[in-house]
Amino acid sequence: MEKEIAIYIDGIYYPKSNAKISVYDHGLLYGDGVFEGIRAYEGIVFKLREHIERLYLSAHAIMLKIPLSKEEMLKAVIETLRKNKLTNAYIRLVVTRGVGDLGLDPRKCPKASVIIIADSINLHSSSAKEKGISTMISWVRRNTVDSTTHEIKSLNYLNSILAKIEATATGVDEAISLDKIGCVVEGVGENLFIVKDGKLFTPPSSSGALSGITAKVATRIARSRGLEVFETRITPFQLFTADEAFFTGTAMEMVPIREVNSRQIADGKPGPITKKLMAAFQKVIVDPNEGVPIYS
Ligand code: PXG
Repeated sequence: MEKEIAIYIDGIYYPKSNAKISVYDHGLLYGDGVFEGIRAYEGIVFKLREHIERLYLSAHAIMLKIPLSKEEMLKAVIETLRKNKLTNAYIRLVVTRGVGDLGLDPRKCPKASVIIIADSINLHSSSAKEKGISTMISWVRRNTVDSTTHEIKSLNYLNSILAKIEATATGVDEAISLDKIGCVVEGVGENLFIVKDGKLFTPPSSSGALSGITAKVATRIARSRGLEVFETRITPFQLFTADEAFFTGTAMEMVPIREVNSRQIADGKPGPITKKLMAAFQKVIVDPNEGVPIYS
């Protein structure tokens, strides 16, 4: 029998089948918590410090005290990967408000819970990267910055899940959300870029998008190649008529968008700039200087 993965919950490792939290945990009852999705490539945890930094910023925004220092959190992530003997992995870091009562009041939750899941990843077929994916703009608006904004990587993802359900029901690969004024913001768990006349554009986090770590890397790669990158609102028209479009995210990495609401993007094939950035990205993710080694 295959050995079960060991999951970290508040400093103790449990086999997957026995890794459980209380039904009184406010993460479950109210989506009250924060998370990160992180990847390790060839023994290097890509941008681990940046993910931990963002986790603490999300926690700060919801006034959640994480019971570990950032350095302790980093060590716990590395230890969990070692315990599971992983070199390539997907890591889910979750901090919930912890156990409380059946009321909303977070003061009833004396201690936050830290969960670290490090699992192997099934690399999806490369056809999405080679051919691009189909998308649709969803009726589900991105939550605004004065509500449960995706700037905070909280456990409140119903907004993204509803958009994903719609994409699936419609028969396309992914959904794109709009902000309140009708400009495109991002995918359900991916940032969005378009290319027009050799320049890159991506919506700002002030439109309710997560400040993506992959997006930052993609921006850096583009700028290092002399391409200009602008953070600006993008209208549906600008997306429909872009020369190229792509998503960035930890899970998806970089994926070309070939279609939006049945409208082909340019000739419907991944564009030259997207392909160049994707190739450069594949080199960056295995660069030891871009992350934290698991075994050293
Ligand atoms: N936007 C949102 C709303 C996200 O949740 C991204 C963009 C991309 O950010 P990074 O930092 O990963 O480049 C995310 C990130 C998954 C999964 O499929 C990934 C995310 C969220 C939920 C699920 O594992 N992430």
